[in-house]
Amino acid sequence: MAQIPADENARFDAIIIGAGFAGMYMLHKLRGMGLTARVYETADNVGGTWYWNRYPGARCDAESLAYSFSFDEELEQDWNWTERYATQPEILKYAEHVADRFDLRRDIRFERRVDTAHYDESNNRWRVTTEQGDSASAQFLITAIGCLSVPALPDIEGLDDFKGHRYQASLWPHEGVDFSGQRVGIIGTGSSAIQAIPVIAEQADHLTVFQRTPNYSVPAQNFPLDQNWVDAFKKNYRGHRYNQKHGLNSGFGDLKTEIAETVPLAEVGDDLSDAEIEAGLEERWERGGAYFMNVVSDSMMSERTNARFVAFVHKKIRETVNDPETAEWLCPTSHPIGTRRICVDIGYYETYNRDNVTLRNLRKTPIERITERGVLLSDGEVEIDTLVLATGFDAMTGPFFNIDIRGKNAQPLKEKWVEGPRAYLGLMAAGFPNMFMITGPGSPSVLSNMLVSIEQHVDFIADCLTRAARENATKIEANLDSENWWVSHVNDVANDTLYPRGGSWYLGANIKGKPRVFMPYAAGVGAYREICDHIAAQDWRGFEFSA
Ligand code: N01
Repeated sequence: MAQIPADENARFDAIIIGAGFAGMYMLHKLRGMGLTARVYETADNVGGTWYWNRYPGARCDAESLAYSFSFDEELEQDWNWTERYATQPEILKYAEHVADRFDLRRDIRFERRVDTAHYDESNNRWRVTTEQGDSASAQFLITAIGCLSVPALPDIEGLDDFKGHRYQASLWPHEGVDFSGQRVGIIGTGSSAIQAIPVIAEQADHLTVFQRTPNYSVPAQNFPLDQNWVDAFKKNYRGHRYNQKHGLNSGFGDLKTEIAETVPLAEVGDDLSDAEIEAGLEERWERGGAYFMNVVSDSMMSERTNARFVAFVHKKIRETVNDPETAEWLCPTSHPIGTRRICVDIGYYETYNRDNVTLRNLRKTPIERITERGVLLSDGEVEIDTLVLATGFDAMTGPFFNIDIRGKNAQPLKEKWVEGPRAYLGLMAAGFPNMFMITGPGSPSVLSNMLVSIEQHVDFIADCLTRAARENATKIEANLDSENWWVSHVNDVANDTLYPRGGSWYLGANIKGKPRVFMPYAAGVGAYREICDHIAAQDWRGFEFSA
């Protein structure tokens, strides 16, 4: 492919950073409004998270008919998902289809990493440069950079000494990896590892899982989709979409049952007897998927209710895993269930019954260092040929800090956010006029079905730009008081839940030195949408428009 020359002093109405689902829909939307836009994307293709995360077993934990765009009814009807939970290759194909169908590629510059984005007060424009030499300006800057796009390497001595093959889940080689005949070690037991472990175990000679903190996982109960069921579902797609967007279920829907919203058994778990709650949990376990947590509405609020969920999952683990010591090690005890992203698996716990899989408990025998031959634990060395790191991300703020973003008075965003992210509605930071963040910190984002949240933000931004154009306003800025109100509201909501007790990446707890601030908005996509709609209806309260 011929190298496209770098942009030199190119001017656009908007520059969008990132060509994942957020960047693609934003571009499509802006074009529809008659605006010019340039998208810069680091990868050589669209897809964002689904471009990079190609590790074995990678799939979405939201159901395929819900994890898809709703903005175009023909697209919705034409595209056929094959499984309840789509695989990474299928989702990437879908992203490519969207790019081609809406002719998006002509405005996307691939293999361009944005390194600076500076607001110029003298002309009210953003100047953006890339590492590859582009320099362009736009009235609006829109970040579509994802929440989990900066991989975190573990802080383990000797990582580079290892002489075997080393792979990172979120930067997986495109040609795939053949584990046949290999002794494989994997560090990490988050969502990525829990999806990868059963698949690697099937291929490898031996797999050793190095686990520091066990996670709760529920079965996906995945299956191929039945065309008659899909046809019936698609007949009422609008109704299902409405429920995803407005319901309590974080936009995931509950597609298998055709009730697009999970109806809790009771408002409060305490109202249920042990037998009733057990029956509800059993039913959700069999149904599969992350809405397991929604059997009752207070699973993330009440310690007692949450503890009953924990006991249920512990029982399931002990029933599934044959070796009692391995089963105990797999039972999470350090955090309430759901306070770290619950994992959705295909045969995860069953994998530990295989003869070729060993679980090492790093709480008992910590990693001392990586050696040339493998992993040195406090009780000896585990020799391996291949090391897989599934050690997570510098979530939510990491992608912003990878770019030198400066607002008014050349203030770096990194400086404004030194004690944690601050943004009005998770969309716009005071002091950074005309810059919008799709699924930024302070919005439901990672606690929701991302496609639902992306569409809501893109539509909101588009409406805000329309409002500005109608009044001939060229500058939109979040009001500082409104931002402060929103940030404290986000904290208050989180503090009413058990989330802050998870010690998770939601809080920045997985990154040394990162401030502990609960970053996503925990009240759900329905409540958040209502607030946004209300603010827009009040002539965009908290947003200042000027010429
Ligand atoms: O990362 P994680 P992930 N020594 O941060 C361990 C989304 N996602 O990539 O907990 C030993 O969850 C760490 O241990 P500990 C989803 O939102 C979605 O798996 O720090 N271990 C932990 O076990 C998810 O939540 C899908 O003690 C070390 C693991 O590495 C998010 O991405 C699929 C270590 C990191 O787990 C992140 O998931 C996959 C060390 N030094 C991911 N450092 C879908 O299905 C870290 N660890 C859509």
